[in-house]
Amino acid sequence: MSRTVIVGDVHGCVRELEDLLRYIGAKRSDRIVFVGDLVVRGPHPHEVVALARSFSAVSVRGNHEDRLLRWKESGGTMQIGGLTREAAKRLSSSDWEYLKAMPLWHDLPEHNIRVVHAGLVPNVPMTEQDPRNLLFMRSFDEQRNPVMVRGFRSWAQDYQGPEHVVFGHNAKDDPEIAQFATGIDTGAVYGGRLTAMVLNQGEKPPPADERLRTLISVPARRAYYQKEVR
Ligand SMILES: [Mn+2]
Repeated sequence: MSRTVIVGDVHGCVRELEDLLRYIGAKRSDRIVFVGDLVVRGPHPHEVVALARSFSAVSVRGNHEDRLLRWKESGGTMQIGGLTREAAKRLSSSDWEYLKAMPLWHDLPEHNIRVVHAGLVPNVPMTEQDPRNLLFMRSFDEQRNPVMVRGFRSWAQDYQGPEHVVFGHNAKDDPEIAQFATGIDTGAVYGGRLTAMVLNQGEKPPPADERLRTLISVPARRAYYQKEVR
């Protein structure tokens, strides 16, 4: 039976991605989906994208892919940071094609799951969501405006479905488990863990108090990047 494996933010950590897929026993027949930010900050952007391609995986677009694509579109004239430039240098033309094909969200109706990189504003149709929110948002502020920063109430706590949203971007020590959403960025590139949600064919995400049984993590081999303190 094929499974669905939704993988958190890899950020170029190909060793950890290999560790995770090996630990899970992922097969080419499994459906692998990424929450975006496959690249930048970690050491092996090309290898991560090549591995994703080899599994015919779908990845939604992360803010780092979005930045790379906008830089590429600008003909390399847009200002980008050193780490983004480093990743850009290492990507092959097939990698760039893969990045270009990344959608802003991806639905898995069999699991009643919607995958986005960062978040969404509840009760707004997907086609009307501001792409910046899908790529960057973390929280709502007191006026219930979507914001990029940490420290406010996570958007996921206010989200009521009906789809279960699996997202990344907001790196934490542990997965974020809300009633209708699961955050799986556990900061592999910062020396944390790489986490995936693994579901059997047709399986829906279990209730919050049982969710952990679907979440599998492997430890990072080391910290590749110092997390900025906010
Ligand atoms: Mn991100």
